[in-house]
Amino acid sequence: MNAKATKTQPSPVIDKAAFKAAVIKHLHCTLGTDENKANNHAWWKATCAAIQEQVLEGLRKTQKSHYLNDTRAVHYFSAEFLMGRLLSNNLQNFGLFDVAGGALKELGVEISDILEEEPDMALGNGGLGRLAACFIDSLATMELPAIGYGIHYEHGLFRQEIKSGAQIERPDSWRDYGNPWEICRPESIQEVSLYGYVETKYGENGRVLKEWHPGSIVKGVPWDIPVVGYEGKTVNVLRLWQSEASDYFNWDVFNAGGYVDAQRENVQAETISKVLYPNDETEAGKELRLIQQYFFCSCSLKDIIRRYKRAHGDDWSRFADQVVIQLNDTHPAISIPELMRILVDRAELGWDEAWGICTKVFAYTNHTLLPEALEKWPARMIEKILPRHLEIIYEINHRFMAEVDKKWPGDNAMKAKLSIIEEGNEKMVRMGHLSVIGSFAVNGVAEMHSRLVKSSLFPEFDELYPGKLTNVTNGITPRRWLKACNPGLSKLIDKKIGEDWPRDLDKLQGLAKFASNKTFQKQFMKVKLENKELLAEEIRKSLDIEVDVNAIFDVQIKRLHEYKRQHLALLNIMALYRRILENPDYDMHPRVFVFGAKAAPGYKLAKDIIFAINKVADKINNDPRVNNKIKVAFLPNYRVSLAEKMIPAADVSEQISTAGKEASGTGNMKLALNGAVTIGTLDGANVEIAEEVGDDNIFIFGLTVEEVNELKANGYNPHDYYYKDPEIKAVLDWLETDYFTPGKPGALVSIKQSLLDNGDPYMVLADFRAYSDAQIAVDAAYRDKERWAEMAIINTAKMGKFTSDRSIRDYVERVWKLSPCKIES
Ligand code: GP0
Repeated sequence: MNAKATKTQPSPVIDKAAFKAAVIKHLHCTLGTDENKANNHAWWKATCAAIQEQVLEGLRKTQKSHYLNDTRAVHYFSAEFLMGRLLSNNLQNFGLFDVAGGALKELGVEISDILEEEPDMALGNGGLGRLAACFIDSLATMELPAIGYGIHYEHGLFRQEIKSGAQIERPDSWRDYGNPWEICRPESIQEVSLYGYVETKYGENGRVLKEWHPGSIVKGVPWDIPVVGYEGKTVNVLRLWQSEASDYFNWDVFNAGGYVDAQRENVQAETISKVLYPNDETEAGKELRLIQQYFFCSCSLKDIIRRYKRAHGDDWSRFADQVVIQLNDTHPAISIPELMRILVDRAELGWDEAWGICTKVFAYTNHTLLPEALEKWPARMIEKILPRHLEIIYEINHRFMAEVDKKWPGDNAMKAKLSIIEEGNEKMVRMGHLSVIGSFAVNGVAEMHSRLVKSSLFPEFDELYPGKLTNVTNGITPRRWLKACNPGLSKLIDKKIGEDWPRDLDKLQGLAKFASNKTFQKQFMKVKLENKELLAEEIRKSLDIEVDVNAIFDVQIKRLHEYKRQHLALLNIMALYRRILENPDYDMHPRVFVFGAKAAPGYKLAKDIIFAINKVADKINNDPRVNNKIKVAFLPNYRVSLAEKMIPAADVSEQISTAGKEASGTGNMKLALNGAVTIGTLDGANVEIAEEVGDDNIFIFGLTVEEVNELKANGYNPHDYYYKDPEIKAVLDWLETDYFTPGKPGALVSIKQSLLDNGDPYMVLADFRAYSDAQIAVDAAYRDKERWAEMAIINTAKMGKFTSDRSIRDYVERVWKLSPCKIES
């Protein structure tokens, strides 16, 4: 029980006086201001600069150690990295958070205020991008040689405003006033070719040589963001590429007097990294998106090869020993033909040798089974932008088809099914197939998802390549998602079980034996209450809604998508409201439903659901008959830094996707880790969370995957539920009136239409009654204060499995085969 015995908190590298001096120095010498003039923004920048001194020292030592040891490294290719804010994280990881807080206090500044100055680095949409951020945190913490490669978007995910209930998108400008963390590396600029044509030549002994004459060249400028591991030993980098017009290319145009054309060329080149596509789990099919993907993959591969050649010259035989590349979904799949092109056309290796290298270098993570998210590119689009790559893809496919024929002789249906090329009106290139064929390992992101990848998405590939398809269950970094975001709970845990849980999350098990201890329950729930007070304040400031902190805080935070079923939660809220109107004594514990969600700008129904939540919220929050039993708060602009405030305050975690649709979920892990109890379906990682916490400490409801499939096969008809269940009927009909949108009947009708006329594709009505009953069970459980506290504690205690350190350990053992590298000072 004594914390001192196991103290492994990072020990501060500098003391308060030194930190204070560093902040003042940067205020004067970096920012050109002083203590009297500085506003919070300046204090924030000076504090960042002070800690960045330590960060860069760690970075230099890490790079030197990796170089001297000629380490094998993983290269995490991802179109998205949702980093959030870095100051608090970096301070925590160096063990300098309290030191900095104390130093700033002496300067008359509150650290909590200056942390709020930092814009989120929102270079991602949701789960997939945040997973990448958690993974690079774990890689650095575990002292593994790793580099993240992505795109330096000028505008990250849009800022969401809510006007009269509706979502409005505003540009995100995270670097408008400079980003204190990033370092530009002009010495590592790369050039990327686009468009043009392929010339076929014949070399010695009849060898066919292909030469790509590009129509356009753009420059990739790398910006490095240091990634600090816990305890600050390894500092890896996230290298993000920004596009610029190539000087070389513009020179001719400019000389020819085409100044205006030269400018136009500029704009086009710079467009590539201008903005993050805001679509989550839908493939965009846009030319610019493909160019973005190729741009960052090409820059990254050339960067890797430059580094490899520095150590190994032209000897390619060791390339696959030194380099492993993880493809985060198919977004970077164009890397496969790009590496083939470099090896075959430039290095002049034979095809088989090149393919042998490729298929030892790449591994691919699948994140979804949703058909609309599986990327396919029109062959003609690839041909236009990357003519040589299309040839290479055809060659890969040609050889692959021979393999298929060997396994299933003469089976043309099988060939059509597995081919990289989908024949049809328009020939399409299936990036998922290319990724499976070009990788040595393919993983899903939770047990159940990986099982479905094998059994329904890629069953034949599983037969053809036994053992290639595997599972790595997702995880989250406990440094950000408990230690930094929930200091109250962290300190309580430190006191109870010692301080080394942030790097060994299984240690949280030690809390389980206190789960029924009344004193500990009180302490645990006191922290929860304090966190709820902070969130209540946030809700008041942002929405002018008063909420009761003794109410159940019921939280649903994630992208807005039909399969995630925010509208199922909404229907239940409306049903509760109706029950209260019918019976003023309707017995329920007060509840605050808190939502956070962005909708893709082009996703009409998702935006309608946001509008409906806000309209229903308006009505309920202002109806005195509700007597404060229900409040609904939709917090605008959900993002990492807002999640950090919402998660510690949650009593209930909503994970209610249609079974089989949510690959894993990671918010489910963050909420449970912070002592929220899950209400959820048997989907994604919920299944594994239930296994860990036990059936008594989670509320599982609804159809299973098998039941969903069976119901679909037998012809699901939502009208059956509509006519059979009077509450469902009443609630859906209510949407058609102008009750929630006075003077505008029908403003919410699209939701009803999707659930009836459009066949309710995500089976909201089929699960409604089970969900509503499960919510009644949650209500009853909450009223038993001690029982609830016990459940909450067990949830925190049993989350050890879901640290991203465990995910990374799984990747290292099953896929990457990496060893840690000690950093010499
Ligand atoms: C999956 F396919 N995910 C995609 C995508 O385009 N974007 C995205 O964020 C998510 C899954 O939906 C997930 O289940 C999963 O946990 C996450 O990828 C990381 O694997 C919930 O966000």
